[in-house]
Amino acid sequence: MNINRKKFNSKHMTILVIVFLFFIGGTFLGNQLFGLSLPSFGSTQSFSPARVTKQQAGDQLIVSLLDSGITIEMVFVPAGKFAMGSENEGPIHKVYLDDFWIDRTEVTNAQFAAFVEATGYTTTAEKRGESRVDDVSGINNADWKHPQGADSNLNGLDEHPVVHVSWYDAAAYCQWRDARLPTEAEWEKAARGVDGYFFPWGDLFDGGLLNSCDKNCLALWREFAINDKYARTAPVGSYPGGASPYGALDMAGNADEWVTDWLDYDYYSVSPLTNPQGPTGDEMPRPSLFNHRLRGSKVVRGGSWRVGELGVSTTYRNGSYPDDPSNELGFRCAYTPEHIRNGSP
Ligand SMILES: [Ca+2]
Ligand SMILES: [Ca+2]
Repeated sequence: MNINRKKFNSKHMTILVIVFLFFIGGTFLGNQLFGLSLPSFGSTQSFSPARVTKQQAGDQLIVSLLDSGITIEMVFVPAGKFAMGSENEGPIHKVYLDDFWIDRTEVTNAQFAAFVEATGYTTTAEKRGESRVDDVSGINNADWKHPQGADSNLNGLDEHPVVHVSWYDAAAYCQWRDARLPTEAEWEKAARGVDGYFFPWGDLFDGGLLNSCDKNCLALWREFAINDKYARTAPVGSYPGGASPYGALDMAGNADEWVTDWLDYDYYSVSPLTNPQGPTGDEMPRPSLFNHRLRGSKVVRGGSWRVGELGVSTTYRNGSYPDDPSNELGFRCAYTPEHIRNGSP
């Protein structure tokens, strides 16, 4: 006699049906509200693992955000080794990375607004009621919708990079797209390619190819010989001549960019040489003479509109506390093809 079968009566069946319907309904609602399914891809690219294996460096992927009319361009970075680091950020070491895609530009205000509209997400700065503006902390009501504080707004800024996003806000947006923040190694490879470029376009600085602290910038160290036309952020993709070898834009300047990794200035000497993910363990970088001040920081890359030549190189490493947003700091997302995620060749 099977006791379990005896106990499995019509009441249990009713509960099972309810659970099943709840699961189906929840999945449907989840997809509708949060876009948790795979991103839907535009008509210019069909997407399948087989298709991805044929991608070439710099190929473009169009991602449509569900029901928002917003599209996102991603560029392809093929698997292989590249030299990471520089004389200042060392040791220089060869790193192998799998195939990945990365957003062509920083995430824009319009793209972030689609995420907030779909999910009702509230950013760290909004919860706190203040953020950092032009490196002054505690500016009341500064947040992504009010980049200079309470009296400012997003008029004319739809295509500018979203700023005042914490690392957590950035990670949540990317997750909504079934994407993620790039690792520090992915960011650097996407920015400099395999020829060790010191800037996305080559080895020599050119103030006409990026939005940095030019003559319009309000900081004391502004560079009067450069006119990039913007005092703070510029619309993403404003400097096509500054593209990286894979076609990624604004990898130097405009918004500084969050990446996945915790900051540890000693990490390059111990990091794995294949798909490094940043320091692990207690999620705190090991203290050293140089990184003590930034203990507990996430790496930020590329420099912002508020820094000059030295801060916008493809190798320069800086950090910020993950819950410390500012009007300099934005991000872009990365995406790993599904067959790679599943561990297939
Ligand atoms: Ca500028
Ligand atoms: Ca940037």
